[in-house]
Amino acid sequence: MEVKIMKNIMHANEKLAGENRDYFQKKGIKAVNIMASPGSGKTSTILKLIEAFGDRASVAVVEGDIASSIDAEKIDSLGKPVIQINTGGGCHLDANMIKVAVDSLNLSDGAILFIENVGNLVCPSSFDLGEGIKMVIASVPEGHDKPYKYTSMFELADIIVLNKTDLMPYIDFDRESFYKGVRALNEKSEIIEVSCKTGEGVDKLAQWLLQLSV
Ligand SMILES: Nc1nc2c(ncn2[C@@H]2O[C@H](COP(=O)(O)OP(=O)(O)OP(=O)(O)O)[C@@H](O)[C@H]2O)c(=O)[nH]1
Ligand SMILES: [Mg+2]
Repeated sequence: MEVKIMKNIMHANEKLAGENRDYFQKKGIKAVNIMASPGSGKTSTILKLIEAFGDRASVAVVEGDIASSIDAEKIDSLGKPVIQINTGGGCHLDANMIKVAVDSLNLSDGAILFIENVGNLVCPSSFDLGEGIKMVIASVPEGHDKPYKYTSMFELADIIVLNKTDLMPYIDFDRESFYKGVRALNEKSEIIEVSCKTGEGVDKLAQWLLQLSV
């Protein structure tokens, strides 16, 4: 019985994710599902990218959190359209939430839509939102062993951002081990190192996103 209910939920999500994907493709929208642990720098990365894009991209943001509008307020302060979703305890966004948010965002053709998923390195990887790009952010203080432990997240990523590289001198982070762990799961993903504090690597990440075709 339990299995049947789970299947129904997943089926409904897949159907809505497909509708979202069709919509994004038709309008040439780059929808980026950003998945990472709490505090790894998802919002900081979005803020830095908005700055780096300047007028080269039209950006809108969906913010997913269990509670609060803290992150949406940060995006709003840059004058970008933003919708905050509070899951009220749920550990991930789903395709229906994105559909409802997108309905009220009035996205322009060719826009970049950042979807900041709930901070969690497990649940979000199981729920397709209809996004075109899966971005996983790992950060130096979390440690180099994360790809070995949270495999599904790293397996599915189109791009992996290693953030907080400014903290490298203070943390025992084995870069070689991190890359080896990622490559054992995912040979194709782009890996870009950034520091949202110093801005290092942000232009490279912005360029990578701008040149993508959907
Ligand atoms: N030193 C350093 N701190 C950073 C960097 N990027 C983000 N931070 C800090 O890390 C903390 C968390 O950053 P956020 O961008 O809010 O992280 P998040 O992943 O959006 O967090 P949640 O939305 O709560 O899951 C903040 O205090 C940031 O200032 C970085 O590159 N270097
Ligand atoms: Mg955030």
